[in-house]
Amino acid sequence: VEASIPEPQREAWQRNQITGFTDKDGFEKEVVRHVETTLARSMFNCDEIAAYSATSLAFRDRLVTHWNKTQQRQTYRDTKRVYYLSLEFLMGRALDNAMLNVGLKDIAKDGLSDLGFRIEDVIKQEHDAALGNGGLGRLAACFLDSLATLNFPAWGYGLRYRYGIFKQEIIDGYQVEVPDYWLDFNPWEFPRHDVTVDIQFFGQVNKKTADGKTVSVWEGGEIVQAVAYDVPIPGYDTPTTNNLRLWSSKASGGEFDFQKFNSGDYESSVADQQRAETISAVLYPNDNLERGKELRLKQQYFWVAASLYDIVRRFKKAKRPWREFPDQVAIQLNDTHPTLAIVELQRILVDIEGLEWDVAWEIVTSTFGYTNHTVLPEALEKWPVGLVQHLLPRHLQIIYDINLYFLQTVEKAFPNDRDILRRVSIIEESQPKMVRMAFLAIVGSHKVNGVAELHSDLIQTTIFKDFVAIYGPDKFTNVTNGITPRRWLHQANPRLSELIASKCGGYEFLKDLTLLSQLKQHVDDKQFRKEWAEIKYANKVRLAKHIKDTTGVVVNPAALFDVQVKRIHEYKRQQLNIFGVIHRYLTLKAMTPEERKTQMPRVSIFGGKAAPGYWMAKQIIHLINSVGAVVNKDDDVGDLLKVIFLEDYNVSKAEMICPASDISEHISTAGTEYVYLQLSIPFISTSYSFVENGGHDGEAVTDNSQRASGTSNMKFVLNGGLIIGTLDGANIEITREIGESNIFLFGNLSEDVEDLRHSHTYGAHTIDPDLDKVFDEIEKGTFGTPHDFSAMIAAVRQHGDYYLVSDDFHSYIETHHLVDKAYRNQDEWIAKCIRSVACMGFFTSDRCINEYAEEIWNVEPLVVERN
Ligand code: HBZ
Repeated sequence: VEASIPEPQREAWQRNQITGFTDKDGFEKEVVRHVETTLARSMFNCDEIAAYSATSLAFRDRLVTHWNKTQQRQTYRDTKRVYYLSLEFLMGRALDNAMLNVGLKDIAKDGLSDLGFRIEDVIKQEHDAALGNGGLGRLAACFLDSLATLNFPAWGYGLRYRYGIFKQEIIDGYQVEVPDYWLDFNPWEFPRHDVTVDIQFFGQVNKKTADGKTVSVWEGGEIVQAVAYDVPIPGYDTPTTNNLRLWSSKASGGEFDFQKFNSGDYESSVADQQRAETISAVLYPNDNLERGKELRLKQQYFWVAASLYDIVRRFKKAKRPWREFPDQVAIQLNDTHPTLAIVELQRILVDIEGLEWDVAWEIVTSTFGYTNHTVLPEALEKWPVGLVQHLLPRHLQIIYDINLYFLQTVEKAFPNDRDILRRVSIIEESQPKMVRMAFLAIVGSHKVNGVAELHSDLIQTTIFKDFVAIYGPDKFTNVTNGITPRRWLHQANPRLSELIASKCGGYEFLKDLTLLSQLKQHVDDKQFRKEWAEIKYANKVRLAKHIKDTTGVVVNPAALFDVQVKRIHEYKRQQLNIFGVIHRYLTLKAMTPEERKTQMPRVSIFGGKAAPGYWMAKQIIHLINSVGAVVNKDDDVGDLLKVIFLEDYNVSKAEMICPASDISEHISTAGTEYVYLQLSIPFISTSYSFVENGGHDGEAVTDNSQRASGTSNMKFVLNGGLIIGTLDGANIEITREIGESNIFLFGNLSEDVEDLRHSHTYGAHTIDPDLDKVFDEIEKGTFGTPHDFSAMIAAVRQHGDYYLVSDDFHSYIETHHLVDKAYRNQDEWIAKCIRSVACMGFFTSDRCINEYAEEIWNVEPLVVERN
């Protein structure tokens, strides 16, 4: 049945168009209506959660109108769309963002106040949408914001995990993981029970001949249903509202298998249903580690197959010839997690649509782009051939065919080079054989990009070097990461945003971040500096209150706030930071009370989750908490040093923490990529040799260092904080933009790392004497049972100090002295902060999206008219 309303009746629809509130009275009416009808409550039982729900529904209604219009216009214009495939979208909270992007937060604030609520308290009721681990997932979220803001026709596709990243509790100084059940009430998603796709797994491939043509038919196995859930993505100061479609898994054929049920096999009918639902049940909590679990591969195929079915269905509606597919569709692969999409599209075109292989392959490769985020060996995806064969038999055949044709062209181009075939083969001839997903992604895409200049140079000269020789350099490019200034400045730090607006000609800078450069003219304005400093102080007071409320520790907001918040990883070197804190503590203890009076007060703030199976990372958390327990109650040091571990670091906490930082730490070992890469090309598993340095679940790990980009450094600088860092990832480009005098760089350079490691292993490895004293103190039991921390110490003293903690220790401590000294001159410090912010224009994710659009996707914005 045609679902469209016939022409004569459409007038009634147009007459009754929903326009949405535009003023305070209209907003209040909507809130009351939602409280009383949607929630079936009243003013006698309306708590903050109800107020949050009703406010969200009021704003959601507004978004939906724009969302529908955006989609209608995009369909009508039949323009090229971008599809961003990411297994992670770390969205955080939606309400505040929606209010600001729509431009009605002030109205909501006044309206809520009339109704008896403080808007800040209402906003805080929302549970973070935490469908991601760290940088990669948050990048996807920033990109969605920029895509909508810049009016690009774009959809995100992801998985609707029932459990996002776990909630972290700290109990007796240890991390404890608690499930993150976030879907209790989520006003921001729309279930589309009518948009479902059947996804096949297992089974076998049979050859069939019809009309003289032999085709492969994938038959048997099991079917799981994918159900779409849509989330509106509002752009800032534009009616464009894009869509994020998340897939949820369900047993096909209703709740459970009635045949089994009726024949008395109740248990197994329920078990089947649960098995199907398991696919989208939980986000894998490892960042930068692939463990090769079957369920993970199932997640990947389930999501990729549902998304492609959806994309192809949309394309087919316009009845264009297949060769126009890449003119209508650009698909970006966020890391290798969605690489099966390449194989799936080839399968659809060849097996189902009946295209010739070469014609199909041309369409496929013109459609996809691949973003690499890491050269970490344990994060580079490889799947055992046997597992792929079992789960996706037809896909394995296609992968082999892709590889065959690819290797044939390589052989032609390099006739005398036998070894290159082995090196670039999509199939690694190991025991067991593995499918190298990064290679498949390169072969199946027309562009490959890294996420920082250093990183992109590196992948082209090392891990993907052979592919540069094969395809030429034009296939490879760089798009340095960025962040959305709407969330990371305007939302997180409204007062600073307002102050900046007052100097930069209004809020235009939120859409063109290079306008921040106007701040340079005001650096010497005393009043401006004073207001700047007051805002920083107020943000620190807010964080100090949170610290008091959550840990009971009172910190002095006038102290220097030193922050390191990010996933806990040995390569990110939180251990270097806490060893430095212990050194500071010992130094203070050794001083006379008179000497102490000359010292700069500090609050060392840590936060971040450890992957549940990453034992060493958990030890680091435990040490930080143990040091805090001793230092924070030591009257000798008092306000001069406090050590805080903030529980459950996530997006909404980051919004509070970034604006409150004076200095933040981005201190991963510099450029060690080179060392690993020499060892590992082409993926020799024998390089997995640093077991003692802390495996995940006892598995071997090699070099954890990768420094693709880092994005939190950008958030801190944008909020008027300075950074201490190594010459690594985007730190390098930040230094280029803000100038060397505004950043505290330290540590060995990447070119020295290889020699240093070599000397640890084969020479006499002398530990920095100050670090030795720190270790001695830990071993004396000053911070609790020494045995708890023996592996961390052994990693440096006995096991080659892979992360160069000792080599960089002296320089790290010295640089912190420089930080203390610089902070004493508050006037100059503030000037440095202002100058830095003025130079941050480059790091907006809008710049990234424009680069992707031009260089990779070839798409144009589509402006939607306002009501
Ligand atoms: O992606 C990060 C990089 O480490 C960081 O340098 C970069 O700035 C950021 C955005 O490009 N990578 C991740 O966050 N990676 C993951 O979280 C991850 C998660 C699951 C995996 C592999 C990696 O299986």
